[in-house]
Order: sequence, then C-alpha cells, then structure tokens
Amino acid sequence: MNHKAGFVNIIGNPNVGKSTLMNAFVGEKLSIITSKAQTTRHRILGIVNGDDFQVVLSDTPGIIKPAYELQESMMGFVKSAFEDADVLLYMVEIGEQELKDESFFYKITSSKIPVLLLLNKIDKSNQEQLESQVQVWLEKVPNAEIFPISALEGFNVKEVFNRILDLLPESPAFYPKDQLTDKPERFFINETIREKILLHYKKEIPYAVEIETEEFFEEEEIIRIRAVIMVERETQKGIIIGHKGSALKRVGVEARKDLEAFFGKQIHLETYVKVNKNWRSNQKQLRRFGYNN
Ligand code: GDP
Ligand code: K
Ligand code: MG
Repeated sequence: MNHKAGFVNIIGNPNVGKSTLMNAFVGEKLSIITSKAQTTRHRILGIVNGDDFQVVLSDTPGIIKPAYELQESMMGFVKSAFEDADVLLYMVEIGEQELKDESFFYKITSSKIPVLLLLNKIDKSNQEQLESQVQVWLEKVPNAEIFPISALEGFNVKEVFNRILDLLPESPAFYPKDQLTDKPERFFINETIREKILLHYKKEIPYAVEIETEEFFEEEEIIRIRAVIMVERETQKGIIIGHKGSALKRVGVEARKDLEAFFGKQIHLETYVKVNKNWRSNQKQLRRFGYNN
C-alpha cells in the first residue's frame, strides 16, 4: 500500500471560515472560532491520520494589512504557509471580494501548486447567487478548482478532503500517527481563554489581550491551571475584571467548561490580570508569546 502525506494550508480573508473548516477536518476544536477578525493569531497544525495517509492542515490568520508588530508577525505565518504547501486551500465566502493584499492574491493566482478555491457559507445563499459567484471566481482564479462548501454544516467537506488525498504526494508520515497538532497543551488553554475574551469584550480590548498559562499540574482526578491575562494598559485591566470581578468570573467559568470537554477531566482554573505595557509592539514580548517566524 502506498502511503501519502503532505501539507495543506488554508488561507483567506478574516472570518471566511478557515478555522471552522480545519476543526471540521480534524474533528476536534483545535482552533478557536468567533465572528471577529483576528481570532486566529498563529499558524496551527491539525493532523488527520489514516492507515495510508497523513494530511497536515495549517490554519492561518486572516490576511490583513499589518498595523503593528503583532500583525506583522501574523502575516509572517501566512507567508510561511505559501512556502511549504503541497495543496493550497484558498477560502472565500459568498459575496466576498478578493484579498485586500494584492501580493498574496498574486501568489495564489500564479501558484505552481494546486489551489482548491473553497466558496464557503453557501448555506446562506441561493442557487442563482451560487452560480454567479462560481463564475466570478473561475475568472479571478483560473488556476483553481472550485468547491462550494459549508464548513459549518459540513456540506461538500468530505469531497474536498477526497480531492486533497488525490493531490497529495506519496510520502511517509511527517508526524507520529497519534498526533493531532504541533501545539502544546498550554497553547489550547491560552486560546480557550482568549476566545471567551473575544466573545465578551468590545472594541479594542480583545486585541490588547494575550494569555499565558503559568502553571499546569495534572493530578489523577483534576488538572490545576493558573493563567495570566495580559493587557497593555491599566484601564484595560479594570475592564477585564469588571464590576466586583463579575466579567472575569464569567470568562473563567466558560473557559473551564470548554477545557473540561477538551481534556476530558475536571479542571481548576485560576486567572488573574496583569499589565504588560505595549506588548503588541515589543519584539521580545512577541517572541516570548510564540509570534516569532
Ligand atoms: P476564520 O476567521 O476564517 O478562521 O473564520 P471562523 O472559522 O472563525 O468563522 C468566522 C465566522 O463564520 C464564525 O461566526 C463561524 O461560525 C462562521 N462560519 C464559518 N463557516 C460557516 C459556514 O459554512 N456557514 C455559515 N453560515 N457561517 C460560517
Ligand atoms: K474569525
Ligand atoms: Mg481563524
């Protein structure tokens, strides 16, 4: 039996459904999902293993024009996703225009590696709209094969996966066959907490937040976690904590529930808030949080 393996990298505008698709392929919530742009800040691997294949998917941040160092680094993750792909998944959503960054768009239209253009969220469209959109994208990206999909409802997701398997080169596996991702447990704890912050705070707050898990003790019955929520300024600290600590408490309760589902174990989660001045523009801090690329 010939074994196939390779790298399949998902790129596109913010909020088109990249993380939803990766989770659907892997069958686990590896990437956090919210309706806000810049929910995904890293390149996250999701590995799908079979007896005769290993598909190494990469979820990436949505393409934006960077305004500060953190965003520069996020776009670095997108660039790296062009470099090692065996198959590119370029995701767009119904009604969307092409990428804001022309250089990325050019990389897609001139790509020598196969491009599958995934027209997502077709659950929100009708037949007529769908047909005209397919026509539009065929003209814009003539080198791509187009798949209308719904990542949320799982429509055509299996067909895309089968096409990926066709296109993958013969190769031994790159990772152990029981491995699901390249990120450590602490990464998923940080992300789970950050998702709750994205969901519950307005405007600039979620973008000024970074999470660091300081302690992770796994006992027989329970996992004990202490995480620090870092903000850029003192005023943001007060907002995160909220009236009598109620806002922070809600984040903790919801994150704990998700973490219990993720680890399949009882969780004790302690969180506190700390100011880390202007961390988003500080190279050293960014390296410390894993944004080097
Ligand atoms: P990303 O920024 O590209 O990673 O997008 P996300 O996966 O975070 O999804 C952004 C938003 O679009 C979330 O609210 C998702 O629930 C929603 N979404 C993703 N896929 C679909 C889909 O197929 N149909 C619909 N209606 N919504 C979707
Ligand atoms: K999003
Ligand atoms: Mg995402």
